[in-house]
Parts: sequence; structure tokens; C-alpha cells
Amino acid sequence: MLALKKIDYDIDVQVSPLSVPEGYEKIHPLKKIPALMIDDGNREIALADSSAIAGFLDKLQPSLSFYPTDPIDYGQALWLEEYGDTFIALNCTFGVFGNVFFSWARGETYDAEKIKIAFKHMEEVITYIESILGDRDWLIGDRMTIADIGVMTHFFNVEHAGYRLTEADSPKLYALKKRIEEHADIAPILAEERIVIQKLKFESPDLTALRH
Ligand SMILES: N[C@@H](CCC(=O)N[C@@H](CS)C(=O)NCC(=O)O)C(=O)O
Repeated sequence: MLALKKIDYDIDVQVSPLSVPEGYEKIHPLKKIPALMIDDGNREIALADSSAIAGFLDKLQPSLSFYPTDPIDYGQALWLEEYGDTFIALNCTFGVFGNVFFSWARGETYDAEKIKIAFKHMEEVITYIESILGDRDWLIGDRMTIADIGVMTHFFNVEHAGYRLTEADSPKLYALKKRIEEHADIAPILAEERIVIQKLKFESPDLTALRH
């Protein structure tokens, strides 16, 4: 969102899903990622949670808003972001990627049964999101909103664990993902993310057999 809004920022490389620095609970009381430190010259505050950060950045830089103005579209965008943050995150990001990645980090084997269940739920997600998308390019209205970002971000996360959404899974969602993936401000961030994972020497296992 910072990149989309063309706002300069620094990333604290000490903060990662594997460990956070001493005192991080003062920035995010749940010690989760992301959190944003803001210094506007008068006040220095910490903002926790991606939804709060995205909402803040949209107010800060409203010229290119990612939140629809129409009340129904706005409500729907908030719901889809919430759906991404909860059910999709639980199954895609944590159920598959988190399961594989954190098991690898602990030197353990991933829980194949949990991954199978997560894949089943991802099929439900695809069916539901396809019904919202219909034949349009974006989930809401005619351009990218917080709904597209909040939903599809999890399909990028899960790629690090070897699950790639294909055209066969869903031509419409595949096209939506490609649209986001090729966005001039998003493509470099995804490339950077892949390099970070590569540097960790994490190799995703082949999970194909666990898919239904
Ligand atoms: N709903 C939260 C989710 C935050 C979250 O769970 N972040 C993960 C990033 S991988 C994390 O920090 N996990 C480490 C932990 O839960 O200790 C948000 O969108 O900010």
C-alpha cells in the first residue's frame, strides 16, 4: 500500500515472521506483522494491523484511493478485505504456507492432513470469489481496490509453499491475480519477497498430491 501510494518507507529487517526484536510488543502488542511507525514531525506513533495501516494510508494520501466511495461498494470492499484477513488467511497463508514454512524453520515435517483441509477450503474461497468477480476485471467497480489486494495477497503468499493458482483452477481468478502481479508498483515488491525467501534457503515441498 505504501508503494501504491508512492510514500517513502524503510523496512526494519529485524522484524520477520520468524523473530521480532526485543520490545516489539510496544509497537504491536500481539507481536505480529505488519506494524507501521509513523513520525509526522509532531507525533511518533505505532500503528498495528494491515487493515488499520491501509485505512490510515488511504486517508493520508487520498488522491488515489483504494476504497470505493459508493456506500454499498465500500461495505463490500471492507467485507472482502475482512474475508481475506480471516478465512483466506487462515487457510491460504497460515494453513498452507505457514504450516510448511514454520515447520521447516523448526526442523519438523509439515502437517499434511491440515494442508489437505486448507486446500479444500481454498476451493470454497475460489468459488465464492469467482461469484463476486463475475465477468469484471476487478472485484469491485472498474479498478483495483482494497478488496482485490486483501483477497489476492494470500494467493501470492501461498506460492512460496509451491501452490500456484492456475488457469485450470479458475480462469477468472488467475486473470485477476495476473493483473495485480503485473502492476508496476506491485511487481518489484513480489520479486523482492521471492529473493528474501530464496536467501533463507527455504525450498517449498511438492504439495500436489495433497490437493483434491
Ligand atoms: N490480521 C493481521 C494478521 C497479522 C499476522 O498474523 N501476521 C503474521 C505475518 S506472517 C505474523 O505476524 N505471524 C507471527 C505471529 O503470529 O507470531 C493483519 O492483517 O495485520
